Amino acid sequence: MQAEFIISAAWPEQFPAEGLPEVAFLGRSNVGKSSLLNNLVSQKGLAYTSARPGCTQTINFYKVDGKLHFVDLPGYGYAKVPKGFKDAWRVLIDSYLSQRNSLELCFIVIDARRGWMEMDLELRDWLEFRGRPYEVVVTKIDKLKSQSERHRGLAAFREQSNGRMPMPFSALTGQGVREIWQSIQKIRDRQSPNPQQM
Ligand SMILES: Nc1nc2c(ncn2[C@@H]2O[C@H](COP(=O)(O)OP(=O)(O)OP(=O)(O)O)[C@@H](O)[C@H]2O)c(=O)[nH]1
Ligand SMILES: [Mg+2]
Repeated sequence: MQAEFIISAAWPEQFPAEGLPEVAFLGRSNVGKSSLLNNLVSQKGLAYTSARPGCTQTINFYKVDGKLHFVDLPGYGYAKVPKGFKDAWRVLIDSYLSQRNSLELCFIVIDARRGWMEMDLELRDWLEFRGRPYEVVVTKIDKLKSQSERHRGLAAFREQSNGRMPMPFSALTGQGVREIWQSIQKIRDRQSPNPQQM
């Protein structure tokens, strides 16, 4: 697996040329979007991560195996961001999600301990309305210590996932990487007449 940084876009004009199928990571600030991306490509320091919310502030594009783009977005719901900034982010994210033809799959990333929050549900409804394919990743699953806690948590997530099976993930243990790659692989298979060659 070979992943490389392409560009950090603060404006839509900086988005790279359309072409390769794109997978976007969306969710609340500090939920673990960048950590998920790094884990999927086994490159810890590729996307910046931080214990401080609001770490990713631009839309960052990465090329994976020369075959697809991973797109790391700024998180929403970070209260300390000044309002003017928030509006700019919203415009940037909205323009990406509404106009990007290459966008093939979105991951809504949710914190296992918090459940669906209002802005997650808004995002889900928005993606549904626009007909954007999405999957749900429940991250920081390692924070739920007992098996029964994990089961209960995932069942609750499922209710709001509109028929999807939420995928548990942990950046600490690597749990869930295979299942998440399988959902990405479906796109790659669609792109290639001969998936064996990918
Ligand atoms: N225990 C645990 N911690 C995690 C996990 N994933 C991420 N973290 C931690 O959560 C914090 C935030 O991770 P990031 O990947 O930077 O989160 P983000 O969603 O990209 O945040 P923004 O860019 O601010 O929107 C960091 O301290 C990570 O180490 C996980 O699966 N388990
Ligand atoms: Mg981030």
